[in-house]
Amino acid sequence: MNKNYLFDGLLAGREDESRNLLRVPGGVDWSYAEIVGLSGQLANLLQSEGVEPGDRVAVQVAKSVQAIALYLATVRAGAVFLPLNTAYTRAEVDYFLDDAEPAVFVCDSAREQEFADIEARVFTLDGDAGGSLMPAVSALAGEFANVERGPRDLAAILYTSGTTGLSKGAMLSHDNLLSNALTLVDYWRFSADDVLLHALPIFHTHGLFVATNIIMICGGSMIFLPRFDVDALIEQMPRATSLMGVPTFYTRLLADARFDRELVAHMRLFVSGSAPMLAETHVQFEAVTGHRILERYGMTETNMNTSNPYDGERRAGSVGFALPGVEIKITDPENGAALAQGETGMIEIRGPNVFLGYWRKPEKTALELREDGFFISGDMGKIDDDGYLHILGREKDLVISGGYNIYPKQIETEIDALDGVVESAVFGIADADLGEAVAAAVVLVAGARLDQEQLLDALRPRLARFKLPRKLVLLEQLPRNAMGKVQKNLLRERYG
Ligand code: MCA
Ligand code: AMP
Repeated sequence: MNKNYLFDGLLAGREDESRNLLRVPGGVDWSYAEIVGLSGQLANLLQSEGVEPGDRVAVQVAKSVQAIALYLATVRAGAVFLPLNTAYTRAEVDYFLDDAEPAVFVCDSAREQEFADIEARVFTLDGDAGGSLMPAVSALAGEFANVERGPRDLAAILYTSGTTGLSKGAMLSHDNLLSNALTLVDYWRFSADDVLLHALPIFHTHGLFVATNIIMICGGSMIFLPRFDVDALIEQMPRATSLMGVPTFYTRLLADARFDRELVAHMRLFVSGSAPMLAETHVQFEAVTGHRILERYGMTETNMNTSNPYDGERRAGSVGFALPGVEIKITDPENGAALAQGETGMIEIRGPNVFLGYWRKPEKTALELREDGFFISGDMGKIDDDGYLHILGREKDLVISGGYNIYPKQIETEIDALDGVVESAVFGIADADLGEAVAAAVVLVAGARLDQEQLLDALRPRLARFKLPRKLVLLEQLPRNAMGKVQKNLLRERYG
């Protein structure tokens, strides 16, 4: 059989095909053999639809076992997996479809009509496996001769916004994904005995690549929950060994009296990332459970960069050490010169985890990816005396809400385009549940009679709901400094 670098790497260590890969509470269990078989059927379908190596397969579907099989199928067919947040509106999805020009688009059947006019071949897949995709593969063979792919071939494109407000597709190679997952299996001591409680969405790096790739490599299994729900997590926790989550998972669990030492007795590891975790969450978690959360730092463009140690001190407020094979340096954001240990500057990253560049945007790639291979993260930080990395802020204008990245520029562009609006400024405010929440200050045209609700209503068809401002204030003018730049720090202080 042809060598397919990522697929072979993910499933090579599997000793017993009859083991369960996915357990779906209230549903059926799926063995490795069954999922691989379904991925073979799906790969046969993609090929019969004319999907060629390098073609994009865009997917905006609810979390399901079938969606995982579709990811594997796309890789096996030599194509490029392009997952999209289910919350994105038609207007948002249009941008990705225009930019990536996928050959196939899979969406929820409730939205089939909305996408009837697009160029790609459309299939539908619902959270309960309904829709046109599964019937289309039911008669197809599970055997599939994988398309040959090497380490530098593209495996996935994940869109991430920029400070310009326009999303850029981060091109991830087979080796980017495989090398990082192999490193993490080792670093976090994952084995076939692991049962990962999977409650993250599968359209981002965290839930798709970190969680799923690790488990496939180690031959473990996942309890596959459709979404984060405290009750479901508490019910399943005694059967699991590990959990990966954003800080909101941990603050919500801690707020529940049922979450205690006894409940987590079977657990080996709690990982947090995607957003800064408060040191107090770390401390409180240890007091309640006896476990220290292992915090790590990653990005869509780089997968995982650093991690607190498995053995050794997991330091609150720190994201730990560079992973094996990954280099981290702190530089002067003005000129890129390396700074001394202890000084605060731009975090730059180099290693096999670092992406190939932005899809069809070489000029953006050149701005962020240096010729020597270092990626300029946009995160500010320092390395302390013991070598631990601390993230101390962001140079990029970004709000991270419940682990979702929200780029103010995109929201400002949408608000500014509304009739009756002169300009706006979007900024993050502290939120006990989500870490940060989106706030907007809006200046209206003199005499315009728009209120907050009308503004939000006008934004709804344009923006995913998680991006809608939770707080919206109407101002006469925006605060500006002498250079004319909007002072978001003042807005944050005043309205945070
Ligand atoms: C849902 N809503 C949100 C968010 N999530 N609003 C702001 N920020 C959010 N994160 C809104 C919905 O639109 C809805 O609004 C209302 O909240 C309730 O929706 P529901 O689905 O019930 O929300 P939830 O269950 O409370 O979800 C919160 C959550 C979820 C569990 C924190 O957002 C989540 O699973 N986040 C994880 C994100 C993630 O995987 N990030 C990794 C990407 P309305 O009422 O108006 O309809 S970062 C990454 O991959 C990098 C590489 C890394 O380092 O890991
Ligand atoms: P994304 O664009 O979704 O890949 O998000 C990546 C960004 O999330 C990083 O550049 C950081 O700003 C942030 N991030 C990820 N993990 C952490 C963490 N453990 N602590 C603080 N910020 C984090």
